[in-house]
Amino acid sequence: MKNIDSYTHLRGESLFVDDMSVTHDTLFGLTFDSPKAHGKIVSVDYSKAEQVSGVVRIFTYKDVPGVNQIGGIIPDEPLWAEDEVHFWGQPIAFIVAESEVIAKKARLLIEIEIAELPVITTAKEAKAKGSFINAPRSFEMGDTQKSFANCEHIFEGETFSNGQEHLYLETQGCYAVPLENGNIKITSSTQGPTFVQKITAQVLGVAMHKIEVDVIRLGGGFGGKEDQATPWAVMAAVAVSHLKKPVKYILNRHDDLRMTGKRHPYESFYKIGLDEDLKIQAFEVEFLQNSGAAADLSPAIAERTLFHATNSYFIPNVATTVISCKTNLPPNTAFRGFGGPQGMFVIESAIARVAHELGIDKSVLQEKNLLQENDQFSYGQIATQVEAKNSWNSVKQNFEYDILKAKVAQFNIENELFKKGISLMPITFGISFTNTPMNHARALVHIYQDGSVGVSTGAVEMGQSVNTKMLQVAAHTLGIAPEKVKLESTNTTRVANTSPTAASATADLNGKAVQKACNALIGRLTTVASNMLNVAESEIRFVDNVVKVDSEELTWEEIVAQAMLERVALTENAHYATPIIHFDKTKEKGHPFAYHVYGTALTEVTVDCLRGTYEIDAVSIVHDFGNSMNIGIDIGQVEGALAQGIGWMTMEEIAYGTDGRLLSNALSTYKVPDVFSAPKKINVRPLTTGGHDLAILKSKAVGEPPLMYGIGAYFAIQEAVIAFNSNYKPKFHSPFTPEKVLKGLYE
Ligand code: MTE
Ligand code: LUZ
Ligand code: MOS
Repeated sequence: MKNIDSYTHLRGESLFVDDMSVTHDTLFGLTFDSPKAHGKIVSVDYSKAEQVSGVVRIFTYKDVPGVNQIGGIIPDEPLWAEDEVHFWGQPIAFIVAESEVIAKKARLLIEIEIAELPVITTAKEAKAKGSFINAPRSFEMGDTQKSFANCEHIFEGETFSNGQEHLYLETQGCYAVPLENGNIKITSSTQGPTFVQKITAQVLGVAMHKIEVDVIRLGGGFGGKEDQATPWAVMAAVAVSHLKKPVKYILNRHDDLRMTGKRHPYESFYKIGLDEDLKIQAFEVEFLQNSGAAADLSPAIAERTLFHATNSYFIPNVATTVISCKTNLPPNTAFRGFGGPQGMFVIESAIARVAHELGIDKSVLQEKNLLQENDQFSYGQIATQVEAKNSWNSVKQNFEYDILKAKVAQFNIENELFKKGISLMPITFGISFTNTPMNHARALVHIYQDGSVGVSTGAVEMGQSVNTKMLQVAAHTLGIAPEKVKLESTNTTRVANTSPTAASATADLNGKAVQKACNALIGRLTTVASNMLNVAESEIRFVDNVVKVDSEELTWEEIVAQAMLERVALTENAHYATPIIHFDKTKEKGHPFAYHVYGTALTEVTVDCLRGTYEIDAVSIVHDFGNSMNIGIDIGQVEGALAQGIGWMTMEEIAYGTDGRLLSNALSTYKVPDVFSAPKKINVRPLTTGGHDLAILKSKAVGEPPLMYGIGAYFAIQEAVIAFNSNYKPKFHSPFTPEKVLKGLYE
């Protein structure tokens, strides 16, 4: 089935916040943000800005009716700075004017004096100065100390992975409208409508029921709108509460790049030990997470780094620690993979280092240590339905790894100025919010009296096609044609207390709720139909818009019409909470994930050894979709995530000055993958598996896991560099930009 948005997307008719019709009295917002990364605010003079004709009012923390606080996990982030600023781009005031142009003009006239304080931009510096977000977290299994004493090979090293800009096509934004009695309706481009509602209520000092949040769809979120869509909506709502007029605020690209957080850069220190059979026996890591100036989602992201620190390998003795380091950067936030990729880059780097030192193929080490059935993760969960070896073997067979390897070796003998490299990248990713209480969802399903169906869930459509999947679940469970089902916007008055659309778990959680609601409706309609046909309920099946028993047939519409006459409820609200999962943070042990997703990628690159540039020739993937309910959508997710992962590992280079200013502050200085840098060939093959009962219709979550296939590109490029320059000492400092490649080639 096609993505239900494809037609309107293609024609440019799909609605986003900025496309909404606004009323004639709508005002426009703009943020005045800090021009320094750290300091005391000595004075701010708004007088010239206020005099600009068309400026209605400038709001600051003094105008907050409730509390000036937007922190989700830790209350450490003001909506607007009070007497200190902690990052370049931190919101200080909100200009509301008759147009955006007027607001921009006024912004230039605000005069601010800041007494600068020392600026920290790296996690290492923060650690040295004792600047932390919260206490460190550690996962332990076995005894690494003891194990190292018996290891044949031990290596220690350091890795760095940089941040990443989300670059959703649609920038952050919202439209807030006053209703009667001080109620406010906010249309927001957010992954977390309930979070926007809750924080708006808190900042305004009103009850949550006074705030309605509606989400049509997002032009991409990628985690960047899980937490960080909130401040803009809250600012607009504060303005609405004072002015009683609608306020629209869409960030322009430069403001969005400067003011919002990104993927967390990590500096990590590892120690790895192997026995004489090359089995990894012990692994220790200290992860330094560059969290930025406030917690945001950093503690949860740090936690997921620990969950994925051993990727899809079994290591009996593990000791990992993550430290969330407070720096003077915009608070870093969720980004596809949520700390998992940062963890997995370190173990892959450690394995590559060992392989290089011992002069053996990295893939030999990887293969020897792959996770097997009933192996234990460091957090206590036992791995079941493990597909690590299956996907690994399947890639090697289907894409003729051994032949390719020989071909690459031959190519490298025959060519002096071009070298090829290949790399295998296995992945595993745990599905569920690591914070167990967040794993729930609800769905509200109406069957209208003409037989058409409206479905509301807590899921936010952000390009991942979750609405198409929800529609499929409803149509499938009700036994009706997809055309009879409509997906409504995501709205806090129809589905309340939602978890954000995140953790790749949205289709599972909301889909199970839709399924439950539809099953309840079918139960009631079964009674109606059995009475109409005078047969037992067990004879009734809803298939293809009809119920057919022997030669008698009732249409869906006839049954619904009869149900109306019999006053049967045609609406159902269902709640789903993932069973089985649990986690004890005092012991750091439990069973946090409903299941794991597996897969393996084979990446092939060619490096131009004169220029340091490279091309990704092909990426061949065998991925565990379970029993995919929509293979077109799912392959699209793999391809998109792969491109994003390759971008993170190769060319996307976030740069801040030592003064904390974002240097890669435009698309001319921040390079993202385009069609020319995408792999020339992407082959995606589904692994044949039974799926998992906790996955919706046995179709496994797919949103984030494939991003980590992109890590393979780093190591494939490294292989090519080594083929050219045997003096090159492997470095684990991503992204592997052409500049770094060139240096490596001539080191
Ligand atoms: N795909 C598109 N097109 N746009 C997005 O913003 N976000 C990703 C992924 N795929 C995203 C996407 C992220 S970060 C997550 S967590 C999942 O989609 C969320 O959706 P799901 O839970 O329905 O998989
Ligand atoms: N968000 C979150 C996430 O709050 N908890 C998670 O475990 C998670 N995992 C992936 C992406 N977002
Ligand atoms: Mo995705 S990082 O869970 O929004």
